[in-house]
Amino acid sequence: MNASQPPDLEHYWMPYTNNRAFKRSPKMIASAEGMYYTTIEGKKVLDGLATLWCVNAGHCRPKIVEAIRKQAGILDFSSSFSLGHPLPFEVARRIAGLAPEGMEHVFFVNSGSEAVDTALKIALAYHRLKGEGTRTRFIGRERGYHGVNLAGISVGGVSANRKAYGLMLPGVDHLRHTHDPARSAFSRGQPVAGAEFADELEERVIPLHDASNIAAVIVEPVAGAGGVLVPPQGYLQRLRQICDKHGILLIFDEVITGFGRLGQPFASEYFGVTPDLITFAKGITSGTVPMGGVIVKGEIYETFMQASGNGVDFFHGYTYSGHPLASAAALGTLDTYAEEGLLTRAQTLAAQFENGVHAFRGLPHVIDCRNLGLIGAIEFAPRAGAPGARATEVFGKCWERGVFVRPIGDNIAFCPPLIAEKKHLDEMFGVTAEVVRELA
Ligand code: PXG
Ligand code: PLP
Repeated sequence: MNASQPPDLEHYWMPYTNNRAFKRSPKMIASAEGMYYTTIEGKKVLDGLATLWCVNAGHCRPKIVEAIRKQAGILDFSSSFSLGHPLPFEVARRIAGLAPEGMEHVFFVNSGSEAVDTALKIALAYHRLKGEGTRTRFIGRERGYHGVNLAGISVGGVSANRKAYGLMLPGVDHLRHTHDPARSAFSRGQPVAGAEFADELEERVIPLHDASNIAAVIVEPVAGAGGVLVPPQGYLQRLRQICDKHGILLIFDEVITGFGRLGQPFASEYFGVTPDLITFAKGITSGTVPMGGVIVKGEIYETFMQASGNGVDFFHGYTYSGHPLASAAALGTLDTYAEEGLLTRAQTLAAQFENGVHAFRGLPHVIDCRNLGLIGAIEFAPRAGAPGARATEVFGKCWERGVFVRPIGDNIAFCPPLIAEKKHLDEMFGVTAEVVRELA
């Protein structure tokens, strides 16, 4: 490709994209640094979503770039199937050091979707090893997003991601989502009302299926791609209590909330609720090289070790699990997070961020503002006959004015890199508010 020639757009089938619209009017990025992209036309655009909720350290950070460059020339690839190389062991050690107490072992994969499949498989195999092989059902939640693999969309609760794909995984049930605008619109931080939404697990789901048939409950601590839904105060604690009482594993999908989004390494620590398994991806390499994983409690890992005799302990793994380039990127990223205090930086920005999100209250068509840590959303009343149109319009106009934010249905989501400074938040919210004021 010659930089002076427009590329041929025909052959790439883009994911989650209106391909025809994009190819008529492409938004094409050439480079990025810190908080900003540069488009192929040379325009700077502020990254208000850490790209896809993942570039937590900001773009093209020197330590991360150097770690990847260097590793590519030392060991390009070697697998983790009965061979090893030092890097993923070190990454796992570092992650265990950041994870909640007692969560000590890390299984690596290459994406959040694979992390979810892996966590669900660990849950099934664990119960079987414990002599509870009837525990095969999973409980997800409406509006949950757990990636796009067949297991993930089965426990997920975004209907657009599910409706074309038939039966998916059998035996899945869903809790209701926690969004409750009638009681909790414009909550600053966690809504006060709604802990009792967790009781549905004990009052409807367990009596229906019987606990002896349920392997795990999987939820995002803060739902992201389903529209940024902040859990009511006490809700996650109650889910934990009910799961404990009935021997059900609790999986927190921290693909977005992991690595500093709420001002702690993991949301589990922010909420003071320790699940049995944590899925992560995205922020582990700040988006630079695909990597994900599952963090498991010591007892779960030990169950596999003790039950397997002299054979393989877990019949699962991806060719690229623990890839050297991803591992090097992870170490560069964790170093950057540590040196710059990024995993707790959201604490210092949270109040300003909250004020920025809630400044939309009273602007045209805004019916809710939600926030926690450095994640937030505003919601519009749907335009008659055209749900989602207002957010799509806001996204398009913000892009034209140099700010990238993400439309989700009738919501606009904000999730800036953790290196954001006050001036970046002012720019992100300021440009978006200017666009919202013009909304019909
Ligand atoms: N779990 C959660 C909680 C996620 O947010 C995944 C799993 C899947 O990760 P991978 O790496 O397989 O994409 C995610 C990813 C959106 C959007 O539309 C959200 C995600 C990915 C792409 C788009 O907001 N979240
Ligand atoms: N399909 C075929 C034919 C394969 O040989 C493999 C891996 O060896 C896979 C799929 C799975 O690929 P991955 O391990 O990268 O997920």
